Amino acid sequence: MSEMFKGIGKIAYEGPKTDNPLAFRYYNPNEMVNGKSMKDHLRFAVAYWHTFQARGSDPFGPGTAVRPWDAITDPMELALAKVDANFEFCEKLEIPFFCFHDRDIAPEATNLAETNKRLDTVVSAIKTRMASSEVKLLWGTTNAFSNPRFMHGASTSPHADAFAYAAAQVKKAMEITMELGGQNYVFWGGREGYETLLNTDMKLELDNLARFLGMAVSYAKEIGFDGQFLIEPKPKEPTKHQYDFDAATVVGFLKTYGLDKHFKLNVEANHATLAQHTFQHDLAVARINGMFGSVDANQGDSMLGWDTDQFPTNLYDTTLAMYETILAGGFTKGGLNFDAKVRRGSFQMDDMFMAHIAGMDAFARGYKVAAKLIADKVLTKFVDERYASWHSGIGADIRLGKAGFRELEAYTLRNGEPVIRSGRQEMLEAILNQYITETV
Ligand code: XLS
Ligand code: NI
Ligand code: NI
Repeated sequence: MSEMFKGIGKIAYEGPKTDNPLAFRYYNPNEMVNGKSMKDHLRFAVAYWHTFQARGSDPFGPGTAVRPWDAITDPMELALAKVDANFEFCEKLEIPFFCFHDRDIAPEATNLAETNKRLDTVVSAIKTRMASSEVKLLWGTTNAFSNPRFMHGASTSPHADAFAYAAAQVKKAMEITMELGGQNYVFWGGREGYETLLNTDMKLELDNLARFLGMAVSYAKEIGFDGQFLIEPKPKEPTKHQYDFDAATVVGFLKTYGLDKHFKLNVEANHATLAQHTFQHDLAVARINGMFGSVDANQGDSMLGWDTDQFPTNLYDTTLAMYETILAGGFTKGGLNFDAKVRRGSFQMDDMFMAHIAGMDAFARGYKVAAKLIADKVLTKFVDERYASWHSGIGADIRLGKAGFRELEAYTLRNGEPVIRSGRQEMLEAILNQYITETV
């Protein structure tokens, strides 16, 4: 196969002082930190849909992207060329994983059987490339939101036939994810939500969503798929109200339907901020519920109210995201998937490389800052001291269930006014600044 990204070689680590935009300043894949390489800590992945499918179109104009595959018109030839592009891109950037929707890797045909045949053709091409490459599949998923048949939702459609179609699609997507050694399978709720309650049976739709996920759990068991199931919360877009609103909503939903043992979360930065949370908040909710799974690494724009899917370059966010990741024990099956697209004005082919480099450097640096914050115990020590009253005396009694309202009234009558201490927010923010500026 011929080279796709001509003129761009393997991206090297050149250190923080380099002025080469096609080099890493902070991401040194083989550097060992806490007994593991940075490549293994961060587990970066390329998102097929943005990097090989998106063309920079917006509601006001068509795509602007210039790509090496632009001259190819036959849809299957194009799909196969993108397989080559994916492996070359990941290898040049030392990105160990990629992620896809079924419809990203193979275009839909006129019926399901033909569509599945197309998928098989592309899957076998991917397998061939995998045999001589270290690049692996982080996760697969289904696109059950673009085709008009899913205009009212897939597993939450009012039409049982649409539910059935989506089930058939997930069955196949799960099979190919397994065939390609995918480590996770993602459920992002596409159009699973509603526009207006005037036409919606919310209870039935939620029950059906749970039924659908239950069927996925059974089928995975049946075929022996041991990848991690992940749910990706998002509060809105495309529907006005998405059922998987945020991490906390998904945790509650899974528990309500007894599905919590089978799923973890894929937390996306821009989805958390759309839900009016910080990225760190949703990661923390996942962590404290034992559901920290994987991350869709991107960032939004605080002035725009939609999923702008920008490449993550904000060091505060990457640092605090890595802080939560380390506290969660690091990635096991999950990783950092760049669910991010270059801006419409960044239309050149080399912009895709620069964008991934920018994101990888931001997370590599964030990881190191977070690792140092944790090693030095600066924040954890403060937090531990702040909650010290829960480890002895009345606090311990409350935790052990030894005190109720009666005892607490008696205690307070004896104890008088509580002694309250400063939360020291500004001091802690200054420490965070210091670590971000000074850790290399
Ligand atoms: C859309 C989602 C989507 C999922 C995969 O907002 O982020 O890209 O990650 O279906
Ligand atoms: Ni996503
Ligand atoms: Ni998104």
